[in-house]
This record gives sequence, C-alpha cells and structure tokens, in this order.
Amino acid sequence: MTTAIVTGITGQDGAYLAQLLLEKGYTVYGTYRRTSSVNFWRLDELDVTRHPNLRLVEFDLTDLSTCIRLLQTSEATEVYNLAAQSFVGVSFEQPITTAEITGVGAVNLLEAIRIVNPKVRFYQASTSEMFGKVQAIPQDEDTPFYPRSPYGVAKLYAHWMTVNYRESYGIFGCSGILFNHESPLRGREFVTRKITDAMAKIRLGQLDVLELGNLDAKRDWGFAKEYVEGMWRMLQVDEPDTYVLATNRTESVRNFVSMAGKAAGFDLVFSGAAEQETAIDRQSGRTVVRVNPRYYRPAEVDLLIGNPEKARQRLGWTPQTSLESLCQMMVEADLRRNRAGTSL
Ligand code: NDP
Ligand code: GDR
Repeated sequence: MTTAIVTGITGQDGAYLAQLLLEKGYTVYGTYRRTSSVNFWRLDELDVTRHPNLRLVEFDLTDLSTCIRLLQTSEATEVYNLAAQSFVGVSFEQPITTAEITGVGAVNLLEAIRIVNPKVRFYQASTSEMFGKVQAIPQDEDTPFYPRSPYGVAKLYAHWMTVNYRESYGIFGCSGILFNHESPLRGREFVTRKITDAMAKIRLGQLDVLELGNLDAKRDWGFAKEYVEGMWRMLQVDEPDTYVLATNRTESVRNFVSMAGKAAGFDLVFSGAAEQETAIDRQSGRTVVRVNPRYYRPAEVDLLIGNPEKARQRLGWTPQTSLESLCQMMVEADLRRNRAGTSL
C-alpha cells in the first residue's frame, strides 16, 4: 500500500486529491492547520473524512521541524504540496506571509525530503500566475515567466527551487503549472464561485446585487477533479518534469457571469464603461451585477490560455469537462446549498 502526504487537504484540490488517492488504495496523511473552528466541509461533501485510510494531521508548512517529523512518522513515498496562501488579491496585502507560506514553505518540504528520504516523489503546485504579463500565447512549459503579484513571485521561487532540488540532489520533484481550475468546492473568494454563489442567492431572493472587479480579465478555466488526476500522473512516470495542465480555451470574467446567469435563469445584458459597468436581467429589468473598483488589483493578469500538449503526450492527460458544464454544476450546487442554508 502506497502512503502519500497531501498538504492543504482542507482546500479544494486537497479534498479531490485525497478522494482520488483513497480510491486508489493509498494511505493518505492529510495536513490541516489548527484553527479555532474545524474546516473539513469539503472532505465531508466528498464523504472521505472518516475513511479508514485517511490520517488527518495538524501541520504548518512554515515550520521545518514539523515537515521533518511528518516525513519520518508517515514513511510516505509521495508528497503533494498543495498548501499555500493561494488568493492573489490577499497577496498584495500580505506579501511577506505569502512569501513565507507559498514560497519558502515548499523549500521546508524539499529540505525535509532531502534529510529524511531523498527517494520521496514530490509534487509542487505551481501556477499559470507565474506567466503573469504573458510573453507568448498560448503559454507552455517553455514560455518565459513574468509574475504580476506577490503570490506569483512566491510560486515562481518555489517552482525554481523544485527544479533546483531535482538538478542538484536528484530529488524526484515535479512542478505542475496548473491553470485556473474550479468546482463546487472552490473557495467563495475566487471569482467563479463568488459568481455562481451570488447568482444562486439572487435567484433565491437572498442577495440584491453582485459586485465584481475587472470583468475583462480572461482565464483558462478547467474542472479541479480532472486536474488532481494530472498531479497524480506526474508522480507515476519514470522521470520528474514540469507540466502545464490547461484546457486551451480562454473566456472573460464577463462571459462567465453571463454563463452563470443563464444557468440561474437570468438573461444578462451588460452596459456602461469600465468602472460603471452593470448587467441587467432582460426579463425583470433589475440590476444583477455591477462593477466596484474596490475589487481591482494593483497589477492584473489580463489573459491566460495554456497549451497542455506535453501532458497529453507524456501523461495521457486531457481535460474533459466544458466550461458550460462546469458552470452549470457549480450553479446547481450553490442553488442546493443556499436553499438548504448550508453554503460555505
Ligand atoms: P485553497 O486555497 O483551496 O487551499 C489551500 C490550502 O493550503 C488550504 O488547505 C489551507 O489551509 C492550506 N494552507 C494555507 N496556509 C498553510 C500553512 N501555513 N500551512 C499548512 N497549510 C496551509 O487552494 P486550492 O485547493 O485551490 O489550490 C491548491 C494549490 O494549488 C495551492 O497551492 C494553489 O496556490 C495552487 N494552485 C491552484 C490553482 C487553482 O486554480 N485552484 C491553480 C494553480 C495552482 P486552511 O484551510 O487552514 O486555510
Ligand atoms: P486568480 O483567480 O487570481 O486567477 O488565481 P480569481 O478567481 O481570484 O481571479 C480571476 C480573475 O477575476 C478577476 N476578478 C475578480 N476576482 C475575484 N477574486 N473577485 C472579484 O470580485 C473579481 N472581479 C474580477 C480578477 O481580477 C482576476 O483577473 C487563481 C487562484 O486559485 C490561484 O491560487 C491560482 O494559482 C490561479 O488561479 C491559477
């Protein structure tokens, strides 16, 4: 039986990856931070919290000694580092915390692997945010990086340290450059879930209007459950490497709003320039969305679109779920939760 460590198991990807590994017969050490209130709602939704092969362990990525002890006690042979301060917006307000967790935290794990068992296979959750102000369209493994946020810079440091430990010490370190991936388990601070949750609430009469920032930003959005399969595949091949996972389709935030509106029964018409833009429901005439510049970021990533050809060829990985189906799935989940008053 293989044993894996998944850091950040309380997050979206951690929950899906735990489910996948448990289904494959792994023993999973899933790490969570001690907080004043428990945060296992995603694991509960996937019904894995009480799985007999799941060990939930208290852990903080910024503490090297904890990383070493976790490697020693678990005797894991695969480590998936998903833990991070992952919200780009907050990284502008908390750049140092973001650097410590999202950047240096990855090196704590790499050091623990070097000390305890250099044969451990390591997955680093890298990101399309490292491309930032993009230098080529579409972006692939050879596209130069130009991060545009403290989060992107911290992730770039962790990415290069993973490559460096691979080249310096022969550690099996893989870096997955994942483009945005969403699901009903996405945190409500991220734009897709913020939109699907709000559309559900407006439909149910629980919210008046949704306020958003930059509607022109374009993202390559896929389904998270499929992306964690790609993470696992990266650690099963003979050689460690860097891979892009993406859908190769990009859409604006505005288009995602229209899609989610449609799934919730609205027919939205946008008008007005930039900071005054609104979306009105054609049938009722009511304003459903309006721009609020407080959600703008100091520096923006305007357009991301990834080329996942290397992952297709070497890992046999291809995304399956269309953005329309993903959006529909998220709106339906949010309608259900908000009807029941259980939205998190
Ligand atoms: P989430 O924000 O949902 O989850 C992040 C996880 O990290 C949470 O479990 C969080 O715990 C944990 N964490 C935060 N700080 C620490 C710390 N100091 N010590 C230990 N754990 C900590 O992210 P996602 O699941 O969406 O993403 C997973 C990873 O993939 C992240 O590293 C993210 O940056 C990266 N990524 C995500 C993409 C996406 O589109 N989702 C795309 C590309 C990369 P807590 O619940 O206590 O806050
Ligand atoms: P991103 O995701 O920054 O791409 O990082 P997010 O959903 O936060 O933003 C996407 C785009 O939408 C614009 N936007 C808004 N964003 C939020 N959160 N809230 C708003 O109200 C809003 N209005 C417009 C943003 O400006 C941005 O352009 C995500 C995270 O999961 C990272 O951890 C991950 O590395 C990348 O995806 C790939």
